[in-house]
Amino acid sequence: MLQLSTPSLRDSILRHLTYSFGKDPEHAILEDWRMALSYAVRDRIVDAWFKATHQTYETGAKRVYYLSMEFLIGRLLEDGIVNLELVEEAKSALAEFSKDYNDVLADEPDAALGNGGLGRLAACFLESLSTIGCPAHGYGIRYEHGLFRQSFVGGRQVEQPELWLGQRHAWEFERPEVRYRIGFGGHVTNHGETVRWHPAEEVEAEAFDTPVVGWKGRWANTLRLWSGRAIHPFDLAAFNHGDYAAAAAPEALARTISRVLYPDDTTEQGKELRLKQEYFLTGAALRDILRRFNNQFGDLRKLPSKVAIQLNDTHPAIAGPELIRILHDERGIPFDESMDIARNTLSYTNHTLLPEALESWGEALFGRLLPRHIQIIDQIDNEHANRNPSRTQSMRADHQVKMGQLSFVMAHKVNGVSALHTELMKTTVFEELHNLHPDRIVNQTNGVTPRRWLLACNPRLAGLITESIGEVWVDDLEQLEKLEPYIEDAGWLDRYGKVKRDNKVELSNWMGQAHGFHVDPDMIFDVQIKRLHEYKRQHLNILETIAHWLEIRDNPDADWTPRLKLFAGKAAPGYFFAKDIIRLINDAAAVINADPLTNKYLKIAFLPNYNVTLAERLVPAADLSEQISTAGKEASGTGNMKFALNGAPTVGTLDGANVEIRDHVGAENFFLFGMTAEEVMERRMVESHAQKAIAADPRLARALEVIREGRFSPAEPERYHNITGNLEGADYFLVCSDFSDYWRAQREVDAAFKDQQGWARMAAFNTARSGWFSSDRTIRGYMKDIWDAKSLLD
Ligand code: 26Q
Repeated sequence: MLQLSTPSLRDSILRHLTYSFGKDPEHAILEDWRMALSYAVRDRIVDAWFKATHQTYETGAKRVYYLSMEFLIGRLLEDGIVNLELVEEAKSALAEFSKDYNDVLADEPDAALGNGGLGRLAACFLESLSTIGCPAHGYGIRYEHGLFRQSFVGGRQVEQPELWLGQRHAWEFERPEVRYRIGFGGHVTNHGETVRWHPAEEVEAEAFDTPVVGWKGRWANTLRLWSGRAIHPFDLAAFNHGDYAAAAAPEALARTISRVLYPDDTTEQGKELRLKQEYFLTGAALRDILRRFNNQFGDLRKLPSKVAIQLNDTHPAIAGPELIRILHDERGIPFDESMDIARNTLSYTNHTLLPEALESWGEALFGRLLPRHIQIIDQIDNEHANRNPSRTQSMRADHQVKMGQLSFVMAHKVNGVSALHTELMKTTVFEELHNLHPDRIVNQTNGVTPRRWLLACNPRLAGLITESIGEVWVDDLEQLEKLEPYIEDAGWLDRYGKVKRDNKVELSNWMGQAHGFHVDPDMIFDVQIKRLHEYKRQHLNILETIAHWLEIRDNPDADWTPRLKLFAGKAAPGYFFAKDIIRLINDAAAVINADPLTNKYLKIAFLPNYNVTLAERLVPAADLSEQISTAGKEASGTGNMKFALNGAPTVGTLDGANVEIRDHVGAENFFLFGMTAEEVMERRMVESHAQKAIAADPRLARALEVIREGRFSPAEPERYHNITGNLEGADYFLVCSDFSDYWRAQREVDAAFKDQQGWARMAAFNTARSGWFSSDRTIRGYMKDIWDAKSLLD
């Protein structure tokens, strides 16, 4: 391998500025500096990347492929700098040119190629796979527009297109030589044993590669994203006839396939383009995987021993039938054997049990777009029924294709994302399949990468930890438990408290500058940041806030604990109830923040355009983490882990990974409230449960009443009757039934926060005991229990 010597970062920046971007330091704009620094860092990542690739080939190691419709990677420059331990060098190199490190980092657009938790998990997994040194590729779609930008007009969410590629992007390598034709529609022919699909329409998938570097640059894997292009990009005949629009039409049409990320984080039933995107990703990824396998190993019967393909939810579930189609139709392997090879290669992660979020497609649409695949699915279903005569539920009932059941049957392992969620999978949606295949469902509780979610985003806390126990924690997060003895040292605990306080000052200053919102950093920073959903119950939070406001007004001179309620999150554009909740929070904020009687004790802010970068600002400065979903509904949560790690105790229900967080940090360091998943199911059966809860709690009744009367929408008093009517009626997510206990927990928070030392202890125990929630631990679990894959660094 060619060896080049590594120039200093300073020299490398200057070289790139000059020769890659054609600027001298006098004329360079901020974006030029950002690009030059990115290329200087990227050069070093590429060195690690080549080394890893060669080692993988040479050892013939098994490879992991993570197929996901979403990779919510955020900014990459700081990630690279931190993992290569170049922070100080980068700062001083830029300072030499009178450039501020943070300004340069802030110039990078946030790549929002995902909706929320599922996409961010995929991004954390890629980083952990590289840190661990497990040979892996992520496969996704190179959306031209990621998740929409959110702003508020009159308190209402307005969506604007996001254009992450509008500025120069430093991290991808276009691979024009890596292209596959992906077909749609058409018909199927049978010649004796040979079945062939003849698509009516084809687009080309072109690869773009982004290297993902792990801790200390020991390893780098690839994120390969597919972009749609036309096979015959330009219709010259049409052009020559003077029809210029028609001439460009094939290209425009082909590109729509990778144009935009679907902004709904629960299944939006039946959109043709979405199904096309799913097959586009999966078809291209499988061809690429098989080409690589074929070059290196050849014998397809050995596929499961050299390839593990993980399906991130059912979105790439077409991988099962597609792999069978290739093995059987194209390579002539018998159907049942093809099915076994495919199953032994594939595994599936479930991220939700919400019935409305379980993906299913109408057979008419599905059969029109993928006529051969629907035949194969029927054959899979028959084969599965024959092998399991007691089976009653088909994946092909009600003229639908049920992607969850298809994924289950075509996977050798199916995993949930927290202990509770995995148990619920066994007793609800997958009960029958679990009884037929009792060894298939396994748990892999989610995790987050400590490089981004502690070392990079919270340098003050990371510094204190490293000074105390050394830097071992960065890739062995459970070492954080070595902090426990320090917690008993009053001097150390003071420093821990000061880190949080400094982070809060920094956030306050930023909110003042960026949003003209001024807050006292000594308030409790109480934070709920996540997608808007009824099951996540942002409306429970605002109801409690309103009730608290009314109580302060009744007695404004009492010894209230000052609190800032911070919200951020996007609502799916078509989810009108969620959008109403946003508007209610903004309307309530306007009234309550302007109340001179209460505003030294209570303030509300809803920060617009929540994204990874905003999370990186908020998490280090939070005092309290709101994880208040209806028990049984949040599969895991991962924000909950980021907050605990950064020293924000949780106020939360026994839902998802909250259960395990509480087990780890200790019940005394967690503010528990609400019904359990079992109690939730029972309570739903109780007639008028909401009315009963309202009658029993005058605070709740009064909060609902002021909303209903239009206190926050005087120009339009009925504005929130949809919300109040829902809560006073069916209240499916049991906001009313959990209100009183939530109130109680919040008052315990108030009391606990008054004892600043006691609070710091609680926060520090959260940090010291959150090491288990590293995505490194999660990935090692997948490698051992699901993929049978090995690290090449151990
Ligand atoms: C499907 C079909 C069509 C259009 C959109 C979708 C779609 C897109 C995104 C469906 C679901 C999602 C995202 C789901 C998600 O983010 N789930 C979250 O996954 C996290 C990681 O496991 C968990 O921590 C969260 O609890 C879970 O809600």
